[in-house]
Amino acid sequence: MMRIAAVGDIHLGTDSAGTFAPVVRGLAGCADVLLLAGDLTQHGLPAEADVVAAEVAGAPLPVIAVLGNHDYHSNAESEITAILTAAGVTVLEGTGTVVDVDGARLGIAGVKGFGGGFAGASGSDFGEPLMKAFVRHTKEVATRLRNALEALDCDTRVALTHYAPIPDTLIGERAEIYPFLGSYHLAEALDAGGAVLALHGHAHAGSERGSTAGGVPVRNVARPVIGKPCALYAVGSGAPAEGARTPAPSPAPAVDLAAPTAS
Ligand SMILES: [Mn+2]
Repeated sequence: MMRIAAVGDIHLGTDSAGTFAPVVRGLAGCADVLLLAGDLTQHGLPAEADVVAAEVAGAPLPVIAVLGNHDYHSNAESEITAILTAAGVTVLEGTGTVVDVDGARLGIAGVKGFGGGFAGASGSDFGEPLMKAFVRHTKEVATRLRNALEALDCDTRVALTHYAPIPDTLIGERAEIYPFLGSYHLAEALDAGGAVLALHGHAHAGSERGSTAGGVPVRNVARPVIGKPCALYAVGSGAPAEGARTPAPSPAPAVDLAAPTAS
């Protein structure tokens, strides 16, 4: 069993020093990896990324992140990636990484993702150049996610995005803005790429739990949604099945564990 701590949309600002480090330190012994689902900063400023870096530096577990739209706001995403990387964070964008957990290989593929909408209410690759560019960008990042998942040499595949792959975890948001919160192309990538769990953020007023058409559990870990410093999930062989009291057959589905007590 591999234990995944996850949170998105921590939105640290230059006045946030000291607010997230206790959460990270508190994960020692509680989780095997910490996944950050984007929107780590407020306005995408390198000075804000410096704060994030300081909060996670020296983390007692591997920290893996994708960026969110806020982290792109100041056109400094490359610098933010470099700042986080220097602090030991693995920043994914159409890429993957494998973490050894007691001899088992946990693979994480990540991409920021993008909008576009969901089946029956989505943008299409048609019309003006800007609309075509919007939808083509979504398709491209979804393809990159699928490729990154398939390229992982691991036992268990998990996907990390900022934007949502399904509408179920957006419930609570206004339906009118769903096309700006995610895309069904991401869900197709999850199903094709063999993910056993998908984590995203972005939808602060959404819902925590859902699944793709192919049955991949999806969790919205935006901090306002989970209502705690971070969520904790178990995947892989030996993970208890959702709602079951007996061990599930391997490969087991992802299940939610109790939240760590970090403040
Ligand atoms: Mn966002």
